[in-house]
Amino acid sequence: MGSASALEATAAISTMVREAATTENPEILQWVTEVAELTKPDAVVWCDGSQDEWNRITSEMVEAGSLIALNKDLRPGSFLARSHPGDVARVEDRTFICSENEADAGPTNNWCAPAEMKAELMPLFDGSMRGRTMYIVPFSMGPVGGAITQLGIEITDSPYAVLNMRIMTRMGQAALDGITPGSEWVRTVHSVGAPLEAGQADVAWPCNDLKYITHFPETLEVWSYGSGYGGNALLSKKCFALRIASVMGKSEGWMAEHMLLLKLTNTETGKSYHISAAFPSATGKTNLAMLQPTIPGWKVETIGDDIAWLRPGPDGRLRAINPEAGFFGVAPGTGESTNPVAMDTMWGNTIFTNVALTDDGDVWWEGKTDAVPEHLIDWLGDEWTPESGKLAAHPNSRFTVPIQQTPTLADDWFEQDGVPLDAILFGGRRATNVPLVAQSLSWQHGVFMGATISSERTAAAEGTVGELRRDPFAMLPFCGYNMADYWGHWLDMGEKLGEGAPKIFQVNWFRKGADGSFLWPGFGDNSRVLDWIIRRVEGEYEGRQTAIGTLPAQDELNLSGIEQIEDKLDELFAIDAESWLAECNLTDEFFAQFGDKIPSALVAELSDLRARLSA
Ligand code: OXD
Ligand code: MN
Repeated sequence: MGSASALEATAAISTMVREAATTENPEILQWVTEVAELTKPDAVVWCDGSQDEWNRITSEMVEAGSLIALNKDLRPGSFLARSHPGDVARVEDRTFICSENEADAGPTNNWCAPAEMKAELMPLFDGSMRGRTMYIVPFSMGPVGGAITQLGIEITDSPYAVLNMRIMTRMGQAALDGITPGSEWVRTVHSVGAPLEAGQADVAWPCNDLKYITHFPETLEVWSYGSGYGGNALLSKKCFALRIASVMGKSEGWMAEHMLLLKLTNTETGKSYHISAAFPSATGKTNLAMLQPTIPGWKVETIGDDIAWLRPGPDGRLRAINPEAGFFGVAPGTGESTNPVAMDTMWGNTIFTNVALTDDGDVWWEGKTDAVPEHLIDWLGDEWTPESGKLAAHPNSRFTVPIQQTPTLADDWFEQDGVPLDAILFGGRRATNVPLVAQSLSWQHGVFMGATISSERTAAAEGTVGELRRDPFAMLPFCGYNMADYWGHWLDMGEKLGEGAPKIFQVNWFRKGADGSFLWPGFGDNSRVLDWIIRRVEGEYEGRQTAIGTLPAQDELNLSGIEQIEDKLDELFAIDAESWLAECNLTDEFFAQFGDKIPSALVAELSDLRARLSA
């Protein structure tokens, strides 16, 4: 193209952006224009989040063959998407924190200098939306106008991302109107990296083998290229609400955490409590958030299943919101027997990705029902029978569903300024050492518990079986800055909160006995642990002090009705000083990678723990 016509084309793109714009904010107009001039889309849509818009985009995608409409009687308003088989999960090795200083990303993140990364990315984004529609998706994380809420915009060339963003966030005009000139907001750009030349036919799931998920914490930007899947493409979630928000929180005095949020009500006294809990990915956060107690006297209501933002309120207590508006849950293992609330939630208006299609136009995945269908179309679009010897649904297949469909949704999800937190739980998936529940001896000791969350490796493919995989605060892939500075921020927050700080507990549903079987039934019976936790918060129970924290004293844990649990209790709560001391040595090694950044308070906690274990 000659330079005169290139200029004309740029002017035409700019006109296309501005003519359709639904805002007059010059900062937004300038940024969107710049991105459009760079990516060169064929069309521009400013999203309003309306039902009409949803209907139009879903119809277009069904027409184009990139969504399958499910049976309206069985699963109204719902669709199935099948991704490219090479684009099925977050790509951690292609995820970068681009802070000016490498030390600010820390040893647990991939780092690249911002200018260098931009120089690498801009040629890729140049023309990356050619032949496609560019959608401008304004969204609010939290109720618009709330004390903990933040706003952002995602520019994307993926209509699938737009639909998911409408479920996962409060998306639309109110969010756009909330972004006023000079205010703080997060700019995110997403392209599947598959421009279409004139006349070229599209594929059902465009993407690129080359992928980049990049974060610029100093300028509050995310640039994501090459993937259409989950956290790579729905930039409000892991990219903004955890990686970028963790950095915002550090400088502004709040916290962005990989935590579920639930409300627990004592049905006898009517008093309610709020608990947040951090667990590594795929360890049942959604199940705990939707728990159905097996003991009387408690009601659990859901506020969030993945992310919580925590900020001190005017009363000095830590207040929490779930910044999201939907669930992007892992389908396999979610079923009538394990999580009936989730099954009810996805009655309709749900996008399923990479699950199997039944002959009557509904969906199925491993663990959905005990009975296995005789025939399916699997996640790859191939014929499937139980004899096929392969999975019908991809192990990371998902459901995206509005949180407001949850039968156990707490009113608190709507709370403009969040709810006061009573307790914070940290949990790993530990076959050994870690007891069912332990309360930290102090906030500082609780931060140590969070910093040392780990799980034993389970499959040989992931490394040596039994080796500890550390996932501090369940934030390993999600902390947008140096992990050791993040621990320092937690310590500072505890000091600021003082007496108003929530109590901290470590839990482990996954301990195994000598025979290799799980010692604790889990699921609804985890309500028994929540019961003990709240009674500790209320000072009703004494507990018993041990080297690793406060455990339930004899008879404090309500075990009535669990069969044959008495003979397992010793193993479930055993603290073997020798293996704990061996674990302390591993913690030394783990801490060592952070050099002098490691807060002295955590080094002190480790040496105090050793002293208590050796006493
Ligand atoms: C998620 C994750 O998808 O943690 O929530 O990976
Ligand atoms: Mn998660």
